Amino acid sequence: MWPDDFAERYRKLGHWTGQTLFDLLSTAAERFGDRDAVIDGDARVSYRSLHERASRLAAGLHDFGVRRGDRVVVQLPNTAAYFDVIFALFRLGALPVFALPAHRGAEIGYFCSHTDAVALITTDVYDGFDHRTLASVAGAAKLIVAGDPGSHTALSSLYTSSVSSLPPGPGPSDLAFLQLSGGSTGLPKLIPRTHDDYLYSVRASAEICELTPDSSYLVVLPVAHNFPMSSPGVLGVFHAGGKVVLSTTPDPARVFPLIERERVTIAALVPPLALVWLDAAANLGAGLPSLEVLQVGGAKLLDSVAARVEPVLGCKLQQVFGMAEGLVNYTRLDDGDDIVLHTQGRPISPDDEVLVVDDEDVPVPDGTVGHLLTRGPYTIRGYWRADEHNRTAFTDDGFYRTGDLVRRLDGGYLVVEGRAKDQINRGGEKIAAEEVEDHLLTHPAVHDAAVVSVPDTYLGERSCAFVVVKDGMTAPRLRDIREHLRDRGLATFKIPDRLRVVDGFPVTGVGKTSRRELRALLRELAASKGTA
Ligand code: J2J
Repeated sequence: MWPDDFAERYRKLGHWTGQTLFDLLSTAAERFGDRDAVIDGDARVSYRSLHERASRLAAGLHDFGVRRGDRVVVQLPNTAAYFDVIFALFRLGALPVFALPAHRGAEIGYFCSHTDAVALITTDVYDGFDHRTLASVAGAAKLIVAGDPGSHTALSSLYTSSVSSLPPGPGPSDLAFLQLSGGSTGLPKLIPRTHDDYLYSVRASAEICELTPDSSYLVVLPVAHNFPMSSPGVLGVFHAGGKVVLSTTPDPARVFPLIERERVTIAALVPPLALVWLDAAANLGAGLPSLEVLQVGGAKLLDSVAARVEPVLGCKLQQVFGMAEGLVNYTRLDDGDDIVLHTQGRPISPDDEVLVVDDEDVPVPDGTVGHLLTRGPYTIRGYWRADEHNRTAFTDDGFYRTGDLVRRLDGGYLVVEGRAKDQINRGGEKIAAEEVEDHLLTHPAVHDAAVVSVPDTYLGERSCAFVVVKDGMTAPRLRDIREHLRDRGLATFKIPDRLRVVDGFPVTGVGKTSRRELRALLRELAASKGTA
């Protein structure tokens, strides 16, 4: 949490306004009543209706036993029910823990136990996976299912017929939810965001992205991810009174007609999807006439791809460099090509403090690559219940060590140059090396393991597992390793794309496995064989 003097300053500056995320919806329902808030297939939900549904669900969840301060793991695909659920929880002051649809037993089980969740709200079958089977890892958390509930509680049964009296909701400085960190350690870290701090980033983002009631925002990324949630995301759209158009697929064959039908004006993508859209539009020989802004973020966008956006799609490009821990940078809509094509933007707020430092935490001159540290009105001061990790992830004076290597240019624009954290950024999906290594070590033939990134033309990076085999054991094949990790319930995107069996690992000066040297080894192998 922020020290009192900082909190007071952020209030005085008008950044923290004393509203909650449920207030955002209440205000929008008053102002925009019957206008469309959410489009999900053929279903259209108005602001008034969304407010009413969320209120009835809040009452039902309260009757079910969910209380202010309780944690509820939410794992839902891009469907309208997601909004009923999160606003109901915001109304109660219960904290959603935002899981992704791709998470499996290993992650969901951990989220439930680590947060002592009272409930897990998930779907029935999605993308070929029966989410009701997660009941076996949910521990004390009761399963609530959007769709066919099987032997569990149906979400649809929890909407009361009228809104009974509900207890008072949370305060603006209370925690609103727990978001997931991309992470670099063995167990995922949870990010505690307050109503006040998050709403500031949402309102300011809506303004930067020039959202209006005529904005039509397409969600193809998982809606619970921080980018489509708040940069400016669905919450920014609700603040502005626009409409949110949901899609469960990013496939151009399905999405381009949807963009046309709903006159979509703004969409958010990760770089690999931007590439897919560009190729599809180029093949069709047609842009997307209603689209005004394409936001791309989550991983580094190649300059060559950035340069194709406006000519091929006929819209502006906006680069977004953000993190669920807080700090978000945008190129502005009136920036010139030199900025938009070659930088990852500048911070939202004049009160975002950005430091670019060397390995000894000494600031480097502008234009020089260094570690990005940041502190500000919407950047957390610590992970949730992770005191030990917080001692290294934050400086003594509260700056978050992002693990990103950047160069700062005139005007505060940042260029992302690399990463100092043990993470793989697989097309925007973050993989913590140590988390996967810990799972690899449970394989009977694996003595030691290290996971690193390998360059990939489509995803930017893929993951490669180096393993040392136990004496006398047969070396596992990639297929065995993948099956082992899948059986352990690890999300598919974290399962290594490649495997290298080695005799031992290069070590750093302090005796730690040198992932940097392993990456160099892969580059050498790729150069000598023409492939990694
Ligand atoms: C290079 N690396 C980037 C970019 C994020 C908006 C947009 C993205 C996220 C996000 C987000 C990058 N170029 N344009 O939360 O609100 C890498 C950095 C960063 C990490 C954060 C938002 N945009 N990254 O991606 O919490 O390494 O948030 O520290 O998932 O993604 O990941 P995450």
